[in-house]
Amino acid sequence: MSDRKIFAEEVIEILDLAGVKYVFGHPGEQILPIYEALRKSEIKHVLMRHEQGAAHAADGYARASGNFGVCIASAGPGALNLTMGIATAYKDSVPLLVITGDVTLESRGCNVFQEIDTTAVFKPITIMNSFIETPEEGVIKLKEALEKFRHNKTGPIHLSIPRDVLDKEIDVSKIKKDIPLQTSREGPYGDAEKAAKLIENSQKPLIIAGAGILWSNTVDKLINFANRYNIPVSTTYPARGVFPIDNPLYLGMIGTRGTEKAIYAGINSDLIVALGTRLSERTTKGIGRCQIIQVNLDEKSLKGNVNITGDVGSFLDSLGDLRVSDFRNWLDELDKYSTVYDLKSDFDNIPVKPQRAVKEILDAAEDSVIVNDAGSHTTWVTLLQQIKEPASCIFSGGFGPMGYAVPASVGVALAKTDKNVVVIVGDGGFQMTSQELATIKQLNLPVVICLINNQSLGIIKQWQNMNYGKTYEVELENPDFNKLAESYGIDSKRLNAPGEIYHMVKRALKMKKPYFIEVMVDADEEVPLPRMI
Ligand SMILES: Cc1ncc(C[n+]2csc(CCOP(=O)(O)OP(=O)(O)O)c2C)c(N)n1
Ligand SMILES: [Mg+2]
Repeated sequence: MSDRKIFAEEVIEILDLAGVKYVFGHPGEQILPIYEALRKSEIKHVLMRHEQGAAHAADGYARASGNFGVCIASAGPGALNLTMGIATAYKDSVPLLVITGDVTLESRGCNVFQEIDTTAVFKPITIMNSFIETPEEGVIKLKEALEKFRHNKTGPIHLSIPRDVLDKEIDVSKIKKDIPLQTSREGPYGDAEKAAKLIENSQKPLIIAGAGILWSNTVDKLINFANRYNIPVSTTYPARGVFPIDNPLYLGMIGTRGTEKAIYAGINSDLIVALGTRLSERTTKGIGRCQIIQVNLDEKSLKGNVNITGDVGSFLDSLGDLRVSDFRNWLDELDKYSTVYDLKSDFDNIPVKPQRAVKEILDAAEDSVIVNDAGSHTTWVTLLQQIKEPASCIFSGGFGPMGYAVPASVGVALAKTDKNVVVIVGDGGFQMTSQELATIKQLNLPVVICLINNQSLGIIKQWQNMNYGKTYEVELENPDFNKLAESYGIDSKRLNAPGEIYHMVKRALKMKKPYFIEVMVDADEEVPLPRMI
């Protein structure tokens, strides 16, 4: 029997074999062969209302599931609408497969309708990016992409495929054997022996756990390592949840918004073991001058005294049995400090203070996955939430686009079918991607959207007040959000008073369907400023 088929069908078959269950996208002429192949496959296509939504949904799916997400779009405008979502995934190393259609090979370079060099546009926001000229090349690149997600530094990978190439026949028997397959993650490369010696000689070590722990599936290894040697653990902002908060070694988040305990440890430790973190400028705000061992799959992010290129699990395995000091005194010293923020939230004022609103939502949504947007509400969530499980608070850490949460919640809800999903979003950010209410309703996802309405771009208003003593263009004259939600067929409620928010969120979560809650909050409340270290 001939092994011939259309390339688009082969793409979908490869994705199917790789375990892909959902593809998030929006169609257009140049990607139609992929849609036709999807129609015949077991993979479910989720029709988002905007390509930005497709990229954020695939990103949310990846963050919540630990697997790569897939988004697809058509040529030109469709592809470029993905840009925000690709950049968001890029900044946080989220594995995202991006497939876009393109104008035919024949017409390439003739400035035909919708032609734009998407690979050039996406180059700085992808870890691999190819224009595919033949089906055979396409299969190899696709398989390379899947291998990369499993074994290398993760991030968005983009394939731009002309429509006529998608439609071409391919003889798959010719290429299957040519694909180089890796069997394990790369590395570790670097002086693991030296790293081991540093840990053995340290009196005050501190682990900083980054999101690489999530992507390399090494949460258990991290916990075992810390427990075995009694080394305290802080996490970066995106890695919150990777270490149990009831473990006595847990210090909380380090960096700009770090806890007192984590920052004290960061400044006073003699050795930092940075695992799966790029040590961003926000994280290093919480550390002093000491030796640093840094482990990361991304060589470019390494800046420690001992640098290891590789994944955290292989590094921890490579250390063997260590003879470390007794860290009891160090842990006692740290115990004077707190892992929670000193923040009052039980105000009874009307209008409700935003911190009270956020606290009620978080208390009611204790066992749900929270999906957070960007703004002052994000800060309240950061300061008030205790994240108990890995990937139970999903947000766009390194890029912070407004409008992330609502579309991302679509992917999160599909990845975490055993959980409720609660979105916390501001009135500004909500209006950037509110059209995805239609997707949420169409799929009847159990997503409770909590809109914190301060009738302004709150955080920007705060910065303007602080820097200029005046505000400008930050007040929002909003639509009736309840009517908007209801026009999508989503039940909704507007709340004004403290006390009722908790009960309403609880009730909405029991309904197991989309629900929209708008909380009117005090527009003048400001978030505490980050620690200046
Ligand atoms: C796409 C995008 N545009 C602009 C910004 C800059 N920005 C960050 S937060 C914010 C205001 C957010 O307002 P809102 O969603 O109402 O949240 P609030 O601060 O009021 O809680 C702005 C304009 C951004 N992060 N992303
Ligand atoms: Mg606002």
